[in-house]
Parts: sequence; C-alpha cells; structure tokens
Amino acid sequence: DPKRDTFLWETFPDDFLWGAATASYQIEGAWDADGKGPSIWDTFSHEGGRVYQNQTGDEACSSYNKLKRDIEMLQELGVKSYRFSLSWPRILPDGTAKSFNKAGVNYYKRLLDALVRAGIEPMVTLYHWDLPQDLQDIGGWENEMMVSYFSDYADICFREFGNRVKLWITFNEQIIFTTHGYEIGSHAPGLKHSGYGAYRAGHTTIKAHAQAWHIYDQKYRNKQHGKVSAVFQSSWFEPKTNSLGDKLAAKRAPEVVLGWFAHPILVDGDYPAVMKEYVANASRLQGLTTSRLPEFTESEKKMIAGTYDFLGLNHYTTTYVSHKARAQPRVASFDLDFDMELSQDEAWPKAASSWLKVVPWGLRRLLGWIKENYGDVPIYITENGMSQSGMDTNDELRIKYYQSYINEMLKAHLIDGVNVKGYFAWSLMDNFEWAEGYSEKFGLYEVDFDDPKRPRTPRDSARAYAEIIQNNGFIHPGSKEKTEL
Ligand code: GBH
Repeated sequence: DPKRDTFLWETFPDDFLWGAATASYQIEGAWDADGKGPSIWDTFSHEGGRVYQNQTGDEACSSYNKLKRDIEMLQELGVKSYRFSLSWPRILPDGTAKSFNKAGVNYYKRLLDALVRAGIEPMVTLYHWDLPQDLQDIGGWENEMMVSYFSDYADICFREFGNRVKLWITFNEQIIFTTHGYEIGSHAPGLKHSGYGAYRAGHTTIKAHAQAWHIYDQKYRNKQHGKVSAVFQSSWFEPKTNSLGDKLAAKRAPEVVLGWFAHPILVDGDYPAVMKEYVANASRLQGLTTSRLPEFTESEKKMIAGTYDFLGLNHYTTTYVSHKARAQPRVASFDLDFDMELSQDEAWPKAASSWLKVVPWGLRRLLGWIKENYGDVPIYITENGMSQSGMDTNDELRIKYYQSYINEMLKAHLIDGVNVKGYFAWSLMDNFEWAEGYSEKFGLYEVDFDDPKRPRTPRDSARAYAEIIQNNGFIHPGSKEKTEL
C-alpha cells in the first residue's frame, strides 16, 4: 500500500468526537473528603514501598476542588467530549448501596452540570481501578459477589447521572488491573496469585460488565438513550522475525490480549479458543487436572455475548512477538502461558515510560485487525498519548506523537473503512501515573505538583491538538486542496 507511509491531508466526518481523558484516582485528590471511603489505591499508596518515592493520590491534581479550571482547559482545547471516571468509594464509601454518600454524588452532578453548560459531552467510566477497600477485604474481583455489588453500583450511577450521560464505560482495561493487581502485584491490591489470580478476577469482571449492560438495557435505555461498553487495552503485535513460530506467536498475541475480554463480550460469550487451549495445556503440563482459566456456563455465555454498544480502545504502543516455549516443569503464570516473548525495537523513539515507544503505524494495523475480527463495530479510541519525565511545556515529540497516531487513525478510517467514531487524548493533564507516581507525565497541560494550588499550563502539544480539532483533521498549510484518495 503506497499510502501507508505518506501523511494524509484529509479530515474526519463532522460528527467525529474529539476528547480528552482522565481518571478519578489519578486527578481528584480529596482522598478522604466529604465522606469518601478509602479505595484500594489509598491503601496501596499509603502502605509505602509500592509507588515511586512513596507518592500518593491524596491530593493529585486537586481536581475535586478545581472543577472550573478543568472545564476551562477542555474549552481551550475545543474538545467535544470529556472522558472521566467516577470514584466508587466517593459514591458508596463501603462499596454497597446502603452507604450511599450524597456529598460524593453531588460532586459528580456539579461536574456534569458544568460540562452540559460548556457544551461538552461526558463519557463516564464506572471503574478505573479505585475499588472500595471494604470490597477488597472480602476478596475483591476474585470474589463472585462482586458481580452483584458492581451491578448495584452501576444501577445507582445510571439512576443518578444517566439523564446527562450518553456514553458509559463499565471497566477501564480489565487486562491491566487484573494482571497488575492480582498476578504481578505492581498495582493495587498488590496480590501475587500467579497463574490464576488474573484469570479469576477477570472472569468476575466479565460477568459484572454483562450484568451492568443488561441493567442499562432493561431499566434505562428507553428513557436515557445512551450507550454502554467496556474499554480494552491493546498494543499492536508484530512478529519479531519471519519464522513461522514468530508469526504464529504474533497472531496469537492480539487474540489473547484483546480477545481475553473483547471476545466474550463482542463475539460469543466465551474466551477465544486459542486462549482456552494454551491455558489448559500449560495447566496440564504442570500436573493440574483442571485448567487455571475458569469456564463460563452456557447460560452465562448467553448473558455475556453481545453486551456492547461500541468498542472502547486504549492504545499506546507496539511490540515485537517471538515464539518461546518454556522449560518443564512449568511455573504457573499468565506471562508464560502463551509461549511468547515481547520486545521492542531500539530504533523506535522512546517516551519516558519504559514500555512506551512511538510506533504510529501500529494503530492502523490494530484497527484493521479489529475490523477483520469483530466487524464494523463503532470504535472510540478512549486513550492514546505519551509520557515525558521532567517539567517542560516544549514537547515536540508529543506533538509528533499525536499528529502521526491521529493520521494513522485517519488512514484506518478513510482508506481501510474502519468505523472510528471518536478519539480521546490521554491525558488532559499530568497526573498520578499509578506505580510511577508523578514521574511520568502524560499531560497536554503541565501540572506543578510542588505548588499547593496545582497550577496547570498548556504545553505546545495542547495547541497542536487544538489545531487538529479545529481543522477536524489535517488541512495542508499551503493549500485548501485536499489529497485525493
Ligand atoms: C492506561 O494504562 C491507563 O488506563 C491510564 O490510567 C494510564 O495512566 C495510562 O494508560 C498510561 O499508562 O512498567 O512494564 O510493568 C495503559 C497500560 C499499564 C501499560 C501499566 C504499562 C506498566 C508496564 N499501562 N503498564 S511495566
């Protein structure tokens, strides 16, 4: 394809939804204000030894107290939409309906009212990793009871906020919070249940997602006319060499990484066949008589299949995949179950996060993969962006990142016919980057965390992104002409 490497001077459809994204624990601060209960990230960060320099989200960007400024920033960018998440323990301090906290609910009502006044459409995530601590104390996502607790919470949010929200996300990146939280232990709740923790926790979240979707479908859709889905995280996977083993491993990678959660929800209510096969085999090689990957019953499969109204995709980077069979006897681990090894190219430009390389063409290939495997599902890119390490508003590489990734998304849309409906930059501002604390900065706006007022300053990339939004794509500076396809 000769157009793959050339920049496309073209624009998006008029109704394309431009946005910026954040998440509650990463920006709000006010960790114990107005009756809020503790979340697993409060516990985890307060414990010490878990986060870079023992930093916490206690104050973060103080967005709980800076609602006006945050909305002003969204207006400066000219975005049509703001993706943010609700803090479950702010709304239900102990996680259950009986602890309903009016003050917490009112904070989000104020935010939603202000967005409506500013003409900015909210996209609301119910769960971006800050589980109420009381629910972790009974096992968190490894406990099946979470299906009904999450459903109750979702029901309350639809009821309280649904008149103003048309785009709902149940979970942000099930794969990340289950592997990092229950298997590797680098994220809250810090468990190392290697080989089964993420599968069990993930299993519960799939059922919880499906229940929440059905509640919306049955009780709210007719009145509120919104859409509900989940956000999946996936890199693009390229074979490391031309060997058959590497090519097959690279073919497996998106089926497992994206398919683990997307396949049950979008396709047939069950895990991808390749995933079931590999975990069952690895389990057998360990001498186990049952697979470490749990199974859905037939009625659960029916309940899960089709519980989406669009697909949310968080995409940042690309990796190489090589085939690597592990020595016997096997250690149980999600990481080892699929006989593949990931690596990156030294030649790819580096962001501040070790895992993040700038590889724009990977986004187009991933979008093509989604179309090929899941059909014409409407797609929102719900996160995309890159990190820097120091304070600097001159962020040339981030400008290149946004321009080139957005251009690849444009090619996917106009040339490959992928049904992309919107794009959200991660992130509106620098924030608490989980285990990396404040050391990795993803913001279009720089935040000064040494100043108690947490002033925000637009970076050069904020102006560049605003220009893309204003042009609704890319208009050649030298002409009003558009390239012909
Ligand atoms: C997203 O996760 C999150 O939704 C968002 O909250 C976050 O701020 C943003 O991306 C930027 O990271 O250090 O090798 O162990 C993206 C998935 C999760 C990928 C953490 C990197 C750590 C890899 N990221 N993970 S490593």
